[in-house]
Amino acid sequence: MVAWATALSKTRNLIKQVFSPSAGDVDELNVEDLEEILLRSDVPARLVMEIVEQLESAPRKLSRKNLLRDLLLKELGEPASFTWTSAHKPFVILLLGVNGSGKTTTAAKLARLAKGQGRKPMLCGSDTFRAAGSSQLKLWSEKVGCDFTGGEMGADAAGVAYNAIDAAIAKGCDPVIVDSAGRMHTKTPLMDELPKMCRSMNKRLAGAPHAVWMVLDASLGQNAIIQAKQFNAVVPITGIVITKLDGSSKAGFLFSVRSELNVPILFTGLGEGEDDLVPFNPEEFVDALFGD
Ligand SMILES: Nc1nc2c(ncn2[C@@H]2O[C@H](COP(=O)(O)OP(=O)(O)OP(=O)(O)O)[C@@H](O)[C@H]2O)c(=O)[nH]1
Ligand SMILES: [Mg+2]
Repeated sequence: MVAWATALSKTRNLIKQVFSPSAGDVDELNVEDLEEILLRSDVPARLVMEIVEQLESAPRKLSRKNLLRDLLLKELGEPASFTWTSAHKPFVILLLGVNGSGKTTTAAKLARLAKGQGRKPMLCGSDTFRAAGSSQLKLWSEKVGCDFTGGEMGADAAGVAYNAIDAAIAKGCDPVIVDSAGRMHTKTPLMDELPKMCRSMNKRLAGAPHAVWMVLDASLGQNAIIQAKQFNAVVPITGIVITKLDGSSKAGFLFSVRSELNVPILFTGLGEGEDDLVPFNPEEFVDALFGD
């Protein structure tokens, strides 16, 4: 598994440049440089302004690095931990997002996590848009060693999701992790398929999907927030998974999630392997930005 520190090395190396080894003295911190780096990392402009103001007005004896750390942590809010619940049998999670954001890989990683917790996950390949959409997840299910329900290309995605819940109930699987086709947030007919999928799942199991998680590619920076808002208007999102944090130099947009979307960041992808999904930890995230 890739550690946070390695994963965030791109942004960290930038931030390091502005803090001298004896970080803490205002004279040794070039606030203008810091401002530029934070903005370049897609930290929201409003927060950058607030940070600059606070750093410039704080008493000299205070460590600038600690102050910055505190301000960033405050912006992320309380960590939202996710635990697999037995309140629903099965617990159904719908994953959605734009093309290539990492949905299929995340579905597999989540199944792996659930299995590690002694559960019997069912992966559902509802991506019937592409020829390889469903079969890609089937391969993952074999690797993870879990049940799978899929559909042929062109099949009704809502029907596939319905069948997966049906099969999960019959086989005693829990959770059901539903992968969906990638879609651009601006394409209306494709977006309309999402509420249809939800209605279909709810028909088979009242209350399903119990969780709707948007998968956001960290390398997109602030654009990911725009996408999430549009998806949220179509199907209310209950959680966020950030993928590809390992390669991103725009991780600063994570500081926009709470204020702009008011949805918790639950997991982050720190690599391509099946074990590279970890619960989002605000402290580890912020420390990885400043670590030595
Ligand atoms: N480095 C890195 N790569 C990732 C991560 N998550 C996914 N990927 C890679 O991103 C690429 C796309 O991943 P998929 O899971 O196929 O994305 P998708 O959202 O299902 O794509 P579509 O179904 O085409 O919309 C693959 O090459 C993955 O290996 C991550 O956390 N880190
Ligand atoms: Mg996919």
